[in-house]
Amino acid sequence: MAEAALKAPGAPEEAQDQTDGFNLMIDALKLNGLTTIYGVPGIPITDFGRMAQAAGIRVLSFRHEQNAGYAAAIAGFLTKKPGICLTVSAPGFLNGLTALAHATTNCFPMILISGSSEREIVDLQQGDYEEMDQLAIAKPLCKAAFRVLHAVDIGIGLARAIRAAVSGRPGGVYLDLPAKLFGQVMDAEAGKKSLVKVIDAAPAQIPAPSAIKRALDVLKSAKRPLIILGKGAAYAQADEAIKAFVEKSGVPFLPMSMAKGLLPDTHPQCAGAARSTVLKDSDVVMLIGARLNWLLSHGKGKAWGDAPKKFIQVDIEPKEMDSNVEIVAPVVGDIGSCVAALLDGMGGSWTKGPADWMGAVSSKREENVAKMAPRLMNNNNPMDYHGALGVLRTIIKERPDAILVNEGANTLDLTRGVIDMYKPRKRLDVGTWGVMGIGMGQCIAAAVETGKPVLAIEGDSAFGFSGMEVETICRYNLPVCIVVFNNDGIYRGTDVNKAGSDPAPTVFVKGSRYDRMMEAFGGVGVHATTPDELKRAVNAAMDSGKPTLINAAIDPAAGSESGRIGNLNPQSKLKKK
Ligand code: ADP
Ligand code: TPW
Ligand code: MG
Repeated sequence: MAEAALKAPGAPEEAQDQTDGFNLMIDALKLNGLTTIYGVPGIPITDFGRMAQAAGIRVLSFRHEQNAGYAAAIAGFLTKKPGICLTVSAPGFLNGLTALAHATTNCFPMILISGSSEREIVDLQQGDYEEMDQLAIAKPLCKAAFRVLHAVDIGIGLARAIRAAVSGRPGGVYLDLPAKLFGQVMDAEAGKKSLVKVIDAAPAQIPAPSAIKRALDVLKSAKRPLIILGKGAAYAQADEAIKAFVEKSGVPFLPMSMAKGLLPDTHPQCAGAARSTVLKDSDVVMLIGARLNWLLSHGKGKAWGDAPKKFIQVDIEPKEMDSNVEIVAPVVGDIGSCVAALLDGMGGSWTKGPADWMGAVSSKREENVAKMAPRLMNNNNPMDYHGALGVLRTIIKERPDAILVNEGANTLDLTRGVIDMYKPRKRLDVGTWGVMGIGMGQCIAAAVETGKPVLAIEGDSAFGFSGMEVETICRYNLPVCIVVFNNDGIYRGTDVNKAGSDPAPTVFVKGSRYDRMMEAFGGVGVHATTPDELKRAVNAAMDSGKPTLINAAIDPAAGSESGRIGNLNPQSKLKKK
């Protein structure tokens, strides 16, 4: 498609039979089906963005690279193709780097492409414009990092980046493109030949039959089995096979945050509302695309109870096995292949997991659901989290195709617990690091990649990390409804500084009106003080598809320090001693 693209600035007029770095990069992306770029323009990539747009690539221009990076990372999770983030050198690159590290940590495929300064000057440290040895800095924070110095290597460079991002355990890849590369000219025919279409970028990894047999033997021996589904299982897009396996097994399943909806949270086998019971009382635990990291208390300690446990783990990354506790049945392979092999191995006569155990889990779950129900129906003014979430929960139930983006502390933990998800990959959140700031980037990518409406439930602090992107949402007119749970601060809005006149570190301006930020850019802003008002405003936004921000006033005293993870504060450990 080099012919269709704009000519590089300064390219000679007669260059019909010539191509250049700009066009080769665009052609290489398109050849590999990478047709969306999230980024921020500037030297040396301004023209690249323009030319990519002219060549039919969707270029989404953000207000800060970190948000573009979070968009690219979640695009990777949603599509199984590397999300592309494009930035300028040094400061732009560094702004994008947090998101690249986040993608790697969460096993999302992403490629951060940054322009860089003159190699010779950078290497001699002579002080170039935005000078920085970006490749060296990126390396420890991503899965792989490459630099392309010659136009003829653009094709192979991008091919390497794509493979590194999506094969095996997915992750972030850095691709360094020095300014000079874009203007390099070469013969168009030779350029075309130099491009590489990556074939089978994430090859199936078939598990060994002996590993499948071992895993099924352990599962069969269980009295109180449990399946834990993680976001790797959601990523794998093996939804039907996973559902069939879980149902055939008759084993209760616990979805990790971003695996909610892989099977509906209302499924009779879902143990989401009986989490502490199943962790404590289970005797065999099968992990599918979930790591035994801090989010699962490393597979040991109080949360897991005293009874001995056997772990089965299904994961594409062999080194994940035994990372925290002994894995008695490791199953290494891609989840699609592994779950298909497990199903196959179960044959026609598999006896479902013990019914008394499933029954005990169900009654615990019903008990917990019943306990929560009245709290979700309150119409208090000022609202508390439960009153507000009660109405949002119904809205998601009525609109199961909508994508839910969620960040904050109390806002995160309570939303995760209260709002049932019904379909795979509909819940996007802070991920493995619990990072604040993913919100608006995820909203934008979710709307762009899926075409579905997006509902974001944001703590007021969390929202502030990426809030300026409401302009981006308005500019591209995306169907995004943001609800800011405004409790005047981080965790609570009630802290007082007793030592002076400065406000306490965790509180914000009281009674802020985040809705007016959306109005500033032509979107709809609503101030909601009751669950009824909130419900009306969200339904209107979801019906109209207009960019909307609802400032939901939450009682500043309603939240608790750090939400559900207050125990991780060093202070709380001191107090216990
Ligand atoms: P959660 O936070 O939901 O518990 P994690 O991010 O900790 O999930 O774990 C996801 C796991 O899934 C990682 O160990 C990763 O290697 C694995 N994974 C990702 N994609 C696949 C896949 N296609 N097949 C198998 N395992 C995968
Ligand atoms: C990049 C630390 C965890 S949660 C949070 C912060 C600052 C905000 C909580 O307040 P919010 O929610 O959003 O108003 P609520 O309902 O409890 O009041 N910097 C980064 N990531 C993290 N996790 C932090 C700081 C943090
Ligand atoms: Mg708050």
